Amino acid sequence: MPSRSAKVGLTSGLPDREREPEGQRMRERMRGKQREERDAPDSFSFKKFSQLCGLTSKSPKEVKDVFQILDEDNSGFIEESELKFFLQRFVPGARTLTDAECKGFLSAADDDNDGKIGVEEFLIMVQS
Ligand SMILES: [Ca+2]
Ligand SMILES: [Ca+2]
Repeated sequence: MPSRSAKVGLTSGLPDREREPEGQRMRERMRGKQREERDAPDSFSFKKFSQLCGLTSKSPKEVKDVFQILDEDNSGFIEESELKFFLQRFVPGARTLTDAECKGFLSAADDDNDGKIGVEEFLIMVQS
């Protein structure tokens, strides 16, 4: 990073800190959150992933097409075993998700707690 822009950032940040301690605390919290995410580049975030591959801007029909690709056995649901290979459906040769990531993914999407992700749940997850 060029040292000039770093200096500008520092001096413009100082008066702010004196005038709005509350705002500064909030900014520090936000920075802390970003740091956490940077420190764990391998942990899977569906939100980030769907933004990255443009899922969030797809139409419901296109999202359903993606769902059908993920639902390899055509059961109408994405089961935990299919979630494991989620990344590989998008990126050939990608890693599999860990058990913890699958469970986290599942519990985030599974609104009716039947242990699998239906197409409606998938849609809600993508669009949330
Ligand atoms: Ca399935
Ligand atoms: Ca479900």
